[in-house]
Amino acid sequence: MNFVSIIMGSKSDYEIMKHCADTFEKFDVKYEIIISSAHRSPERTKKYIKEAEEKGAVAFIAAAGMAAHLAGALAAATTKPVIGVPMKGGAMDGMDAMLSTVQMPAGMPVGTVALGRSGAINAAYFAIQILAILDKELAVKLKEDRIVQAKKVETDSASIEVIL
Ligand code: RP5
Repeated sequence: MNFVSIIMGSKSDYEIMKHCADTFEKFDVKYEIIISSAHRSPERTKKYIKEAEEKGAVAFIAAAGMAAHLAGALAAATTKPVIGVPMKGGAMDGMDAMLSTVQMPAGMPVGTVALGRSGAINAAYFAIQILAILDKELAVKLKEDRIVQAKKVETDSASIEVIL
């Protein structure tokens, strides 16, 4: 069973990461979502990654804030693609998490997305694009979604536009 695994460092990340899960629902893609921390529960995190890989996780999404080491810890424990979502909050309102997530040493990649809701949604899109390489039905859904997005720009514009 192929699925994508979402891991959050804290329940406080869920409000944002719910958007990630919702995106998988929208595309009918299987996912797991759990809370496990690189710092507060390192053994649980390690155990979960191993079990998820055995069950068929094809990619991991890691969301963490502040000294955000979760995505890096995942990258160290798996050779599957890891997508990092930096969370806002803390003294630097996410800049700390963004740098912690993105600044990985060579050979240990974490594909880092934007802070906040857009990043949470794009993490799911990115994982879906990975799955769609070998899944034609999913590839079609992604193309249809682009058409829907383009149409929305037009309808939104039509509702307010002034053109001379
Ligand atoms: C990180 O610390 C979590 O991912 C969260 O974004 C941040 C704060 O966690 P809480 O103190 O709200 O549990 O590990």
